[in-house]
Amino acid sequence: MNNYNNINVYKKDFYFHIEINRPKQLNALNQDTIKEIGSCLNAFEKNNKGYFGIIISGSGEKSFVAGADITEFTLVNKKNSKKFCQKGHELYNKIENMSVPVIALVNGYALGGGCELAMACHLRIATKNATFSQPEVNLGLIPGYGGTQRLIQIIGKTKGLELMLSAEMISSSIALDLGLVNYVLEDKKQAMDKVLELINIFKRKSPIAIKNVIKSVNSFYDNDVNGFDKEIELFSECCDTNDFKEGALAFIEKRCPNFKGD
Ligand code: CO8
Repeated sequence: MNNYNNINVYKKDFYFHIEINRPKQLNALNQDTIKEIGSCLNAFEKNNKGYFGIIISGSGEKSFVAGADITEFTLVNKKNSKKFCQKGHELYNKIENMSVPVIALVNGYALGGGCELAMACHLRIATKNATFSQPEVNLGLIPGYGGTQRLIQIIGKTKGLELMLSAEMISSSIALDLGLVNYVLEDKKQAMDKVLELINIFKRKSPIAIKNVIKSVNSFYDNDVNGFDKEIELFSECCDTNDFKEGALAFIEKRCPNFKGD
């Protein structure tokens, strides 16, 4: 299944895999790639039954995503720059609000918009050779795909500001210490095994509960919503599902639950 020029999409038994495929540009994100990832995710949400996770990775061994495609910066001016930013924001918000966990498999460079893409995902599994940076100040810019917000949400203001102000590139082991990534594995194959192990765990849970955990956690970062109220609303929504009945019954009958997502 692949009608795209810049990404490979693999529809597997129980998960989706989107591989950004611009190896000559170290998988830098041009506008077409941003559009393609967005339409692929829209298609997924229309027909997501039986899928329990989405993987986003970059092709090759050298890079996850080396940022926005800098060659397109010649097109950017004061007038259209907000649109460029908004397109990235729309995509990254969509990722953050997907109904199944989205996992970034990060090997090699995760720079600028690449680091921001990884941060929009729910989990980040890195390889030993992964490096992370928000280098925008080197280009006379600030992070423009949500980095000023998500980096401090994830690792806190102290270190987040240091990284954005210095443009320092950090290793995967430092990223792990800072809580920027969930795990660091030796290489891409082992990282993929870890990603699949996690999706296999999610597969055994109630899809509605998984979706509502994501929604409730995201509401913490929504200024217009009281997260505690949201939790009550989503908890109550879960109580109205067959999955909830099945979960309680399975516990009482001392067996594994068979969730159907309804
Ligand atoms: N965009 C376009 N092409 C790139 C990018 C990029 N971000 N990164 C690397 N490439 C290309 C190089 O130009 C080169 O192409 P060619 O072979 O045709 O010369 C090829 O990839 C290989 O790169 P290098 O030869 O430079 O490889 P090195 O191993 O020597 O260096 C680095 C790798 C360190 C990754 C280096 O390429 C680099 O510093 N790249 C730029 C990284 C960067 O600054 N990224 C942040 C961009 S800003 C951003 O992402 C902001 C997001 C919000 C934007 C809002 C929209 C307007």
